[in-house]
Amino acid sequence: MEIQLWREMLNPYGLAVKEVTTKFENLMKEHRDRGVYCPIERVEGRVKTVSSILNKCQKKKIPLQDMEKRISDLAGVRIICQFVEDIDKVVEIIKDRKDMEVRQERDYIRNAKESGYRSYHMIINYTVYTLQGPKPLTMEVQIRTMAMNFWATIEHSLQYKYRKNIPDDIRKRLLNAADAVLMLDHEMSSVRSEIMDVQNSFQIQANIVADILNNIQNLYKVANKREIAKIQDEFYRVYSTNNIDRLERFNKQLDIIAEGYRAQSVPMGADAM
Ligand code: 0O2
Repeated sequence: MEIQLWREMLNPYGLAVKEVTTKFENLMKEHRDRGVYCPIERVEGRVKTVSSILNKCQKKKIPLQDMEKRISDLAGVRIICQFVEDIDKVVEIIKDRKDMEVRQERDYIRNAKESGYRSYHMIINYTVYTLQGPKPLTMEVQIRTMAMNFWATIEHSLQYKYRKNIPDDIRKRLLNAADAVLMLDHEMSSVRSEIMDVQNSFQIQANIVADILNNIQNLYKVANKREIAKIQDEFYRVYSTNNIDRLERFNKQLDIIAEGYRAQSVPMGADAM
């Protein structure tokens, strides 16, 4: 196949990776904005490289003209979670979506591969829109914890280095490391609720502080300097108490002050309109 044709063929897959990655990133942002825990820690995406496609076609005896039909991970998105429990939540989120149709699921978490590999795989149908119109395609979504991802990344590099023939002693070490990853995920799960509480309150505090700064910035336009200076001093004082409730109360007071200025600036007779 000509290089130009490869590019054309892979373009919609690149678009799919961008779109799906953006959708999950937006989901993360929505969670952050609301100050609620997000089961997704990070999203990555890639289009399979031409050499990796050629390798797979060779290995599985797939004629090049059939690759789009028979290789389901030309487009791939990887979702990294903090905790094993988050993986099931992400699976549910994907199943509930109307823009992604689940075609196949492989649970390499409950049924780890012989290599020690653990991850949850979903093949989804997804449609992108190009100049040529709608293009339905398949993509692979891999969902795993940060610890599973660490292991898989190292093992993948070793597979590449040894051209898939990893020496026995290294293979054994990798299996030991896979056991350690399993234990690490298990241990982390046991402190999950405490970690989540801390992260949530940290996010809530960050959102309130951002709101307060926004309010103070707006007051700069209408209030006098002495009042602004007093408000700022009060903000630093409340912030140093490290108390979210007090920060929230202070923010509400700022809302009332801002509302007062807004009322003053309404032109006479405006309420008659
Ligand atoms: P790359 O370089 O990541 O693209 P199938 O035809 O569906 O039965 P396939 O496509 O191998 O066979 O499906 P499977 O087993 O679900 O694996 C798909 C992808 O999962 C692989 O893509 C890897 O990314 C990852 N994976 C599967 N097994 C392992 C493993 O033992 N170690 C690591 N590190 N990753 C694994 P590719 O095409 O192999 O490679």
